[in-house]
Amino acid sequence: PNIAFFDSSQGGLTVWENVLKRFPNLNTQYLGDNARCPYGNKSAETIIKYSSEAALFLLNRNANLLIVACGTASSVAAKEIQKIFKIPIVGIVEGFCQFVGSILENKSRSVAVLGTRFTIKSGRFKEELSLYNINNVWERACPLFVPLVEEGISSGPMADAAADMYLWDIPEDTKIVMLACTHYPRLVHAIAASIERRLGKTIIYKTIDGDWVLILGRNNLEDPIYVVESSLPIVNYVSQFLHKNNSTGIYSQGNKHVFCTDAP
Ligand code: DGN
Repeated sequence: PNIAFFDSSQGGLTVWENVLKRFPNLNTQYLGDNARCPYGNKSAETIIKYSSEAALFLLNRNANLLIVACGTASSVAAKEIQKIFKIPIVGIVEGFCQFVGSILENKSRSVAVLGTRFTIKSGRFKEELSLYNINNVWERACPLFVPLVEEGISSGPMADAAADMYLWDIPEDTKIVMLACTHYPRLVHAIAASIERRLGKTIIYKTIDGDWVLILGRNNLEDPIYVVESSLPIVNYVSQFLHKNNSTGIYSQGNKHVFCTDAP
């Protein structure tokens, strides 16, 4: 099979890389619509239009599964474009919220959702989390994070200042922080450091290998905060897809194509 990914630009590479870590021989293609990045500040109509165009491009290149590797497009367009195209199309919202539902033991603890302006305004994550009885949701749009990542800035004073500006009032009872934009894993250390400065808690990051990795902490190992990204549920989805299609992905040639809509 050929598995296709798209994002407004390079953020979805965090998802693509993690899928390839698990299935290195898969045939994959990635489209970064960098000419029109960011999607996060645009209207629903525009995001749906751009997403349909991205999907059509990848379908014409023989994609069998389309992964919407973008929190913004997933919030508004994944379901819409599924109505138009015949191949399975999966966004990050549903699997990600289900995953958080499965690891949050105490449902009264708060879940922080960090995303683009559009994602947060859409309320999609809040709505989906409520299916798992998670109703204590703190949301924050962090529009400066995407341009920072696009500029290759993932640490240092600018990243720290941006993280502090957005996270200074993250609730004391936060248990899980969801990186609901696929660019944000690049900033995970700045995000974790900012939360640690405010709450003095140990911050643990769920990696794609399923391990929890301690990234920062003082002495409070008893009640750590978990930071999670959207790739893990997507990797599981791909695994199920391959299984259903009687393919392990092991015997493909591992062709990888990356496209963008403007200068790379
Ligand atoms: N990576 C995109 C997302 O997950 O929402 C960023 C959207 C944007 O273009 N700002």
